[in-house]
Amino acid sequence: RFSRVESGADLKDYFDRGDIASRENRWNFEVAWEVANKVGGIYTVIRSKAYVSTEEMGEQLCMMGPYKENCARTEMEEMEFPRGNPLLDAVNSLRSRGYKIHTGRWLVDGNPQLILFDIGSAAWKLDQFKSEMWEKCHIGIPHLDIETNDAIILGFMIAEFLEEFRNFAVSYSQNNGLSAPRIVAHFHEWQAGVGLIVLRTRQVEIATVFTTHATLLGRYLCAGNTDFYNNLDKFAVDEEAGKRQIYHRYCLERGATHLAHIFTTVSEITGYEAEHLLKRKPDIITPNGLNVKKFSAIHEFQNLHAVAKEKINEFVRGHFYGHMDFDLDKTLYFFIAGRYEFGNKGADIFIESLARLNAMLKHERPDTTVVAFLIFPTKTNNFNVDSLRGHAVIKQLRDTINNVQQAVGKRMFDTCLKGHIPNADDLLEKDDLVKIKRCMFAMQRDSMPPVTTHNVADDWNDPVLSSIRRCHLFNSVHDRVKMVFHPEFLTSTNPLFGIDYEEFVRGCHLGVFPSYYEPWGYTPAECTVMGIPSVTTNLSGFGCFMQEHISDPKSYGIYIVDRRYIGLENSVQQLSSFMMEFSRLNRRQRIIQRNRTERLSDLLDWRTLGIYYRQARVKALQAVYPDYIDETTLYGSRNNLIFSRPHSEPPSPTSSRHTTPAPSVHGSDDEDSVDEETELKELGIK
Ligand code: U2F
Ligand code: UDP
Ligand code: G6P
Repeated sequence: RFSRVESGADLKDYFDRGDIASRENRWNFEVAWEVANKVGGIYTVIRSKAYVSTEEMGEQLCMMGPYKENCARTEMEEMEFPRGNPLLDAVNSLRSRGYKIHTGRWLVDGNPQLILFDIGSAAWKLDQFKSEMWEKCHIGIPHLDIETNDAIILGFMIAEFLEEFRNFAVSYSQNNGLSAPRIVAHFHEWQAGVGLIVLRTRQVEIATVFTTHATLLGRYLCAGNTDFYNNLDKFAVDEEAGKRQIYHRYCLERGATHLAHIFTTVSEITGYEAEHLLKRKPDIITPNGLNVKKFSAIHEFQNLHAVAKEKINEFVRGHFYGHMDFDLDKTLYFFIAGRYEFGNKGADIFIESLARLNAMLKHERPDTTVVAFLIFPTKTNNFNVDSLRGHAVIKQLRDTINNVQQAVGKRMFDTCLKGHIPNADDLLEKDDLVKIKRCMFAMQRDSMPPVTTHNVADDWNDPVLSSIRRCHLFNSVHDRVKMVFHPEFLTSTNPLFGIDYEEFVRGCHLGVFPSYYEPWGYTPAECTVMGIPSVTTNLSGFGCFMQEHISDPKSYGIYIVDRRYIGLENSVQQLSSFMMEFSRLNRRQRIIQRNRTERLSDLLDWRTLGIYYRQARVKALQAVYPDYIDETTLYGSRNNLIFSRPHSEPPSPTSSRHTTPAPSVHGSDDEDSVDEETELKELGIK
């Protein structure tokens, strides 16, 4: 078995869905508020990781969280554990205390086992739980903080479950002549951290891991325009938490951090933050991965780009009706998307840099247009009428032209049948022209195309709209950068812009995520696995990770803006020059760059990154069961994955060699100017 592994067999061949774990009588519980409950980024972490986790742990793994009916109803297949399984005994024991518990499987890749706790069913014990928390830890939870009260209830339910499970597993093992069970429970974020605190203060013999995906104080401090990173070592943490009325939450977060056998963060940068704000350096960094699905043909994702781009083109035609004075074939789609934290996500410097890009393009490449999409959900009063009208008008034009086209075709056919060559002047009848003219008149508009698709509720104070106004990016005919603020997440059922977020990303050319506060940042990672280049920063977990593992990130379509060591003005300049550099690439160079970007997927795959989670579990197990030897270390470590400069030389119409796909010299889009051999090699054909 081991020799197979050493010779580089796949993880799947090695683990055989929980085979080793079951032989070792080793169990793993993963606990988070967002298990089968979509709230934010942690949901993506747990869900995308489920496949590799079950590959390793099989039925020895269980994910646990709150029962949230809305999500669970569509994502969970309810079923009971089989008899003779300590999981079932523990569940039944808790049910006999009056707790409602749902068990089954999560309907995602890997199908992990789920245990979801109905918080309401244990609410009557809240006071008892809170007084235990006070007696043991001196953490007092205010009556009105419902979110924390819920976290307390869930934490105690989970700790009681694990305590019971351990007891049953021990006797089950004794009765069946198995070695003693080794249990590790992995808790994510402060809400789940309560369970960890209870386990440890009740001294239950279970190994614990705690992972933070951000720190409470970090998020609050950054949102308040603080010079965060230069003052990290100076904040009076208790006072700052107190001022923001989150002292009790902070105590829970800090308590879980210190009580955990192993503490991890999702990136180095969050580790640094935790060291100062939570006062513990992480033992291991556990970077976030994705469940990468590779296409068998390399061209597949390129084709998807072209198809998705056509859908975006269609939207743009409607949005900019009457002002379609730019060539869609020479238009680039840039976008930013995520939670609406204006400064943290770097929307401020994005808009500022777009204004500069606008000036540069006008001067240097007046035939190129950039449409910048900003996708941030905020409060709106429905779509704006002008946007809806545009799409209706374009649809009418398309329908009319289609009808005329059919009529013209029929006339041509009839003329030919009669043995005559059709005369161009006879083909269009007056009536056709009237219909076309009517559509054309409907397309006239006095106003410029709107900068937003919806009526934003607090239009005047909205940070994106205010910045757009300040930078005068009003979508005028002369602007080379056009703005579209879409204040809602994208869905295929949206009547205005019916496209899924994933498809939208595929159709774009560049994702721009110049974040200031970003523990990891899934958005650029998602771009990467879809082969779409992106901009990130050296203050984002993802950006730092890529910098560490790729010797020349830019040549792979990962542009990293420095927001750490240079001033704001310089960061803005750097971002605008990156965007300008990208705008100079011709089509072939963009295709080649997308191929390179996509090649990085392996680096972000949980099959690669899952190893850090395994390491965290092993270390925690060894802290509680010192005799534990990890068989999987024989599998070898993949920590040192480094991407060197791309093999093939970058394509260039000149003999000059740049480190990034070279810009075309005079803005030429001449596709034939690219070295054919390099191109074929890049496309995987040679
Ligand atoms: C950290 O992210 P968080 O989970 O703390 O961020 P949240 O504010 O909780 O959630 C953002 C998510 O919410 C979703 C959206 C995001 O995944 O898909 N969402 C939505 O679906 N609909 C809405 O109307 C609004 C939001 C951290 F900050 C990140 O850097 C890390 O990448 C992440 C994972 O480690 O943890
Ligand atoms: N996202 C989405 N729909 C959209 C825009 C974004 O589902 O229209 C998702 C995107 O796929 C990503 C998440 O939002 O998974 C943002 O996560 P990220 O880690 O970048 O930041 P977070 O919001 O978690 O801090
Ligand atoms: C993909 C398709 C090509 C298309 C290109 C457009 O690569 O396979 O057929 O020409 O996309 O690329 P662009 O960067 O101009 O959107």
